[in-house]
Amino acid sequence: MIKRVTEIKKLEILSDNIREDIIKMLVEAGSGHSAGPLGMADVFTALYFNVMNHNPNDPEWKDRDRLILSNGHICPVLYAVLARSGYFAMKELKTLRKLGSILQGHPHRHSAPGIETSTGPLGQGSSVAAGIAYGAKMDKKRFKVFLSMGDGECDEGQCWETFMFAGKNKLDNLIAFIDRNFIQIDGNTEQIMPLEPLADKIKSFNWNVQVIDGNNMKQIISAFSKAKASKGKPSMIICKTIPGKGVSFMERRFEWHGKVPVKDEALKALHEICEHECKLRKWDSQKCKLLINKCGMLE
Ligand SMILES: Cc1ncc(C[n+]2csc(CCOP(=O)(O)OP(=O)(O)O)c2C)c(N)n1
Repeated sequence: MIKRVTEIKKLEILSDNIREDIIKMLVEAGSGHSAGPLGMADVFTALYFNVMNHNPNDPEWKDRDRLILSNGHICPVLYAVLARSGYFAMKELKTLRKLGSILQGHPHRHSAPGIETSTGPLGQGSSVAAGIAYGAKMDKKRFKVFLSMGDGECDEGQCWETFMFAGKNKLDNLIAFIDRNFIQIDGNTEQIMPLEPLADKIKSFNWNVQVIDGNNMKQIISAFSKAKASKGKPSMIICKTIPGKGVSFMERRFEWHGKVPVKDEALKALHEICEHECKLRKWDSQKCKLLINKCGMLE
């Protein structure tokens, strides 16, 4: 079983490390998605190091909690938490999107341990998650199914079928969360296809809904713990996040949905993330300089 990290500050530092991994993977790959993975680093760190029951030494453990990444394009954040929790070697991260890599541009379930299902076509993962949760109820299994969705992804009708199905069948073992970053591939969600009032809409499908700051570790942990205890209804956590979080020139800009940094931009990004890590650690300036020099490099 994974050793849980309970200290909020340790989790926040881990999120910064995950953001560093994401930048390094993406610049090496030369293509992929930046804004979503950076924005969701806090949620995924919380899930894999605090919330979920899972065992990197036994990825197929039958009672493990399952995470379905329906917004498959944000997989760099999933790959980084899987590597850091021990599912595969950290060096694999550098092979993202390369021919023959276990880490493809969208998750492929047979390629790498810890990936529950193949995703990429938006909406599909939501049905898979609801199906696993429904099956688990039939088998009287106690594990939870975590479902990651994007807000732009909710333009897909299939997501709303999942909301209907899970509400009707009272799937209280299903804990979905939406990356409510207000961006999608080509602009602002409310201009392209308004979703608000999103919380009320999902509530009306017989779900418990929480709205949180998805970059606030305390709120994330508390929301998932409430969702785990919820009975009789599926849970939705709408995570308001800053797309590109941690990198000033990417934050809140939809242009970074599907674009990656070039080398100079990556170095600047790493510098900013490492500076933030140093602030969290409250180290003196000499120690910080060493850390920033070390982690701010594209080795
Ligand atoms: C069925 C389907 N249609 C289109 C796409 C192409 N696509 C990939 S990501 C994306 C936008 C998704 O927006 P959102 O869920 O908000 O992701 P974010 O911008 O927050 O990363 C689109 C249209 C796809 N992967 N699947």
